[in-house]
Amino acid sequence: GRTIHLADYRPTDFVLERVDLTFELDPTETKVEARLIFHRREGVAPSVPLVLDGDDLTMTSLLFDQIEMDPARYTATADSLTIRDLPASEPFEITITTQINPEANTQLMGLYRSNGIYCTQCEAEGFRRITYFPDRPDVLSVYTINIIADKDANPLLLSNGNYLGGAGYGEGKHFAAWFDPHPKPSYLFALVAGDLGVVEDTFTTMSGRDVTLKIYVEHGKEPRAAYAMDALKRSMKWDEEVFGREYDLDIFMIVAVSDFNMGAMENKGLNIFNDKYVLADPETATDQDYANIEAIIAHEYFHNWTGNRITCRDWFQLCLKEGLTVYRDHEFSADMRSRAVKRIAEVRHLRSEQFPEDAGPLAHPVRPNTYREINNFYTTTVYEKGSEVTRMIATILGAEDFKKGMDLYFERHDGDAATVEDFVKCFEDASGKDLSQFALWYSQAGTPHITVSTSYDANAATLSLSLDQMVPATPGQATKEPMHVPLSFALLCHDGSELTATAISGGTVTGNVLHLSERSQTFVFSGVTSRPVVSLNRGFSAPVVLHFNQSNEDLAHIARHEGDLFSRWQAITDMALPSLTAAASAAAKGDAVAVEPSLLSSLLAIAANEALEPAFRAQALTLPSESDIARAIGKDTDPDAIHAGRQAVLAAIAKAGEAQFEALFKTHSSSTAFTPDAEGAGRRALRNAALGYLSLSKNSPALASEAYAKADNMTDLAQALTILAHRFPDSSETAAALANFEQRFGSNALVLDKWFTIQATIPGEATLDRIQTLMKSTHYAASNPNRVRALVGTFAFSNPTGFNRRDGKAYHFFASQVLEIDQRNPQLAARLLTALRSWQMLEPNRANSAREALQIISSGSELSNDVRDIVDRILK
Ligand code: HT7
Ligand code: ZN
Repeated sequence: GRTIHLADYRPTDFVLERVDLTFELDPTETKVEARLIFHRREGVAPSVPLVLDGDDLTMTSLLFDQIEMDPARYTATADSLTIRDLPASEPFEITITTQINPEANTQLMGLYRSNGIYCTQCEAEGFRRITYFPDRPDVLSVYTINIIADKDANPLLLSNGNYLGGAGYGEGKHFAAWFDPHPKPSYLFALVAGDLGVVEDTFTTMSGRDVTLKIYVEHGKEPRAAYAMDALKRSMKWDEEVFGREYDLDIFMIVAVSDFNMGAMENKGLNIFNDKYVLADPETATDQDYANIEAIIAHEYFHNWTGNRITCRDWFQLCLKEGLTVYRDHEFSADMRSRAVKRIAEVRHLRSEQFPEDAGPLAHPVRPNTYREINNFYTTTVYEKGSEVTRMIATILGAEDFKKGMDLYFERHDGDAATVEDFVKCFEDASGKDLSQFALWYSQAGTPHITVSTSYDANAATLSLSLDQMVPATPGQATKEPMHVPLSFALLCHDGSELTATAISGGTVTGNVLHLSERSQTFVFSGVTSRPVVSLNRGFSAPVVLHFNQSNEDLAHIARHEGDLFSRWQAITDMALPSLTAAASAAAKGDAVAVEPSLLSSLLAIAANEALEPAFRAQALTLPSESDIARAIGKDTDPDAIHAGRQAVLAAIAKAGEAQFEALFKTHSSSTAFTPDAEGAGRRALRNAALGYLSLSKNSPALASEAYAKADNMTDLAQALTILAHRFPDSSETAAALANFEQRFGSNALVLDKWFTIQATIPGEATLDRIQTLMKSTHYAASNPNRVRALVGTFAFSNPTGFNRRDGKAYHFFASQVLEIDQRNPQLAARLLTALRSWQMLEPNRANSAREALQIISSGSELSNDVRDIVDRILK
């Protein structure tokens, strides 16, 4: 694959006016007839040919204005169709017939079959696997779709837009026609055919239009789509209330399929979902599953405006729809649930996924400048950092101007294929603020590091806050410009109240936001009559790493008094990390592990504080992860030492808080009826956190085993099983619970994914053997992405001691898996492979083994473009 550059963008030579597609569906020989009406763009020379994209296509016929085309006028290969001698200005019609094999489509891009259901995935470049087409997001057109298929096997024939009608079609076949009046790019095209059950509802929009809502799932699973339907209606309402956005077709459909490369897809009017993000009931779904479903249903629905009505000019602008839509779904979930707890979860995720990406060989700007394989740029940087960049715009502008900017964006660019510049310009125009330096967030990769120091002058009653910023070098970007970093802050007095001080020099402060814009800046505040405690980056207003050596007393003060709950949690984390890194080095040397007493007391005080919501207290009790600790150590990391150290700290907390954990476990066990809302989830999270500590202090599987037996919902059941398997892997209780789980849920693949995941994340060397055994189980299917991710994916991404076992055997196993999966599904293989992105941080022995495994992959004989791109960048 060649490299594509942002700087090379130019519009197409031909304008596509209309698209008419007819599908004659067949499992192995589907016929696709595409009637395309084009005209040459003004100013394009008559000698310029029409070049259409294809991928692995077979053309069976080509007509020009309904007449068979002279073969001398075109060249068709599997990957492109070039047509010459076309009219200089008047419109013309091309009719292309291709034949494709949905059954053999294991890549899950284009038209494929999943469990007997025909479905499509066209983003980013899947449409060209269906027919030859100008397959790029800036080609917007109006589509009419005809679907012909066997009636018994496919009573359901769906596509985008509004249903036009249907009828019998002889020989046991029938057809349906759909029309989508909204011009759209090919990546938003969708088709579904098959036999599915449906849940139906309606939504009345703010202007009073009735919209039919349908969620299609496998027969018998309809009751499990109720929560998704509820989430959809809440999303529609929220987008009207918060962003003023109304839905624009008569029908909105969601189809759940079991083989899907990602979470879901926002095709116009016909979203297609990984069934994992649709199906839920208390018996089979955890609280996390419910939260994910709510967020993803919302995300895909919100794309209707941010992505579909306003799409991207080219794939470099991917964050324009993804970063913005993640921001919107984050805000939605924050409004539906606890804002603080949601923010903590977002920041944990950003730090554990995006920060490593930004600090390693795969680092790239939120808007990349080049790519070899666009599928590899659906990254946490584009999505989550992209969302944080949008959030910073909101912080800099304030709620009112941010809203004005969004409104202007919708008004100015509705129907456009837009760019990041267009987006930023709307906020500049709406607020009168200059965002040119801020825009570096889109073009400079790497997480900024900010070093902070304070000095207090009692005589002058001033506080000086000195900040230095440094953006690390990243691939292709050796030097960086200073960024505009909006840091929300508070000065906390002795009694915990907030001090209002005046910034007298050093830089811009608006409200409670300090605008760092130079490499080095000292802000001076006057009227500070006693030394305050500085709480910086409240609510995680900027996605940066702070280096701020605050004393444990100051951190404890923040943990006790901050009005911003996120910052209270952050203070606990900042207290815990030094203990955890020290514990890792003590463990490596075989020394005893000491835990800072102020950490213990702050943590236990928060856990006991009945005035705080349980979900927040559970977050406080969840220490930084092993990968968080590895990142804090930074280099030469030893996953075994980190694990041992962290376990020792957990044991110390468990011992110090035993009485309290017993009380918490009891109080929150009182059986109230299960509700999947945030409040119920919070109670379960706190109780299960307590159960984890109690199991540690008692060093016995008895409690977890009892909790497993009593559990009346999947959250409690899976938590109990996790404690058993992770802390007591060899106990008879664990074996019994695992067997029970398998037997109870043996026919539900999505639930068994939890069983795979829990076992794949058992710490220690022995897990590799377990994985290899589980892969032989009848429940495993190497062709299903959810199964692969649950077993191999979680092992590689979330089992530091198992995956990084000293002898390097897990890396070699992983390499062979990547190569095998690559044969079938390159996108899945490439994503798995990113689990090795931080290999250079490991101690030398493990790093060497990891490099060997990467070299084995690199020397694979038939590597896909997807895996080739990732392995080359990781090894560079
Ligand atoms: N916009 C969707 C991205 C997506 C995707 C991309 C590449 C290959 C397969 C895919 N499935 C879905 C999902 C979203 O962000 O909403
Ligand atoms: Zn998206």
